[in-house]
Amino acid sequence: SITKRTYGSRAAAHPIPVAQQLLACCERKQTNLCVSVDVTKKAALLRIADAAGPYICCVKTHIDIVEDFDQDLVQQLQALADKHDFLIWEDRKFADIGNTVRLQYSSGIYKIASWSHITNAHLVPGEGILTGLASVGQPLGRGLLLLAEMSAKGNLATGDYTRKNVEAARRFPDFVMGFVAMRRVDEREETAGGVAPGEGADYVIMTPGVGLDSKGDGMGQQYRTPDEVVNESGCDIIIVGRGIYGGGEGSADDEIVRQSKRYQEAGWKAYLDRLEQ
Ligand code: S5P
Repeated sequence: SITKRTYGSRAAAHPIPVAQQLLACCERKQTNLCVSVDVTKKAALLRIADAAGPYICCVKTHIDIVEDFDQDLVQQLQALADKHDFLIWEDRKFADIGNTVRLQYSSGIYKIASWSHITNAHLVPGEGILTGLASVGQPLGRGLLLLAEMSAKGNLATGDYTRKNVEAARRFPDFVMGFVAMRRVDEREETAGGVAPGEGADYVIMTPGVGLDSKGDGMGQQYRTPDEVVNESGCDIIIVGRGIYGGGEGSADDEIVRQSKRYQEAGWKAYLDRLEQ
């Protein structure tokens, strides 16, 4: 099964270039850590990405919370991605009809598709959202994650809705590279109706709600440890936000480095344990 394969072997066989890049980066840097940089100032975002850079495979942004956003932010973030060897994921959570998301992805102030290797979407509007996003992202070599499950208490992405996400992904094998999910939602028994097209495809499971010191945030977030996420649940990438940078404008650089190393080590150990078991 996929959980017994190394990131490197999966990278070599993956049909989606950006998934290849991500998995190869994990192998090269020995990290399955994605840092989620949810801060409202450009300087803080860049500072945290630079400090965490050596220890991560991916930086996840919420670009619409940055008060002093400008094109230079994107250029500097891309320069950091080159310097440290990581990918960029804009956590836009698209959720509209195909024609609208096509415009939201390509245009406006942010022009997300022009700089973000990865983005994500909800399947609520139906598969037209995938047609719309793929029309922009696929020619640029981008990849998409579907939010098959969520981390927050009481969320509605469960059961049949989760299964529908997996089935829809199988119909877009050149664009949907994986899922935001809490476990290996792509395992065969989870899909209804027998062997679907693309059965056996390799999906990258990227998982938020990861923290070593806290169980929640008082606003519904629920945290699990890297071992629970990667080793017990078979997810591939841990996403850590406040566990690394604190909150607000972020911790001092040395604390960010310390926490990044800590989560990198915990995530990598969980992966090695999973391979061995
Ligand atoms: O189900 C989800 C999906 C996502 S992408 N739950 C989440 O928490 N996220 C995102 O992960 C969320 O938007 C935030 O950017 C990050 C978690 O941040 P943390 O500070 O709680 O680690």
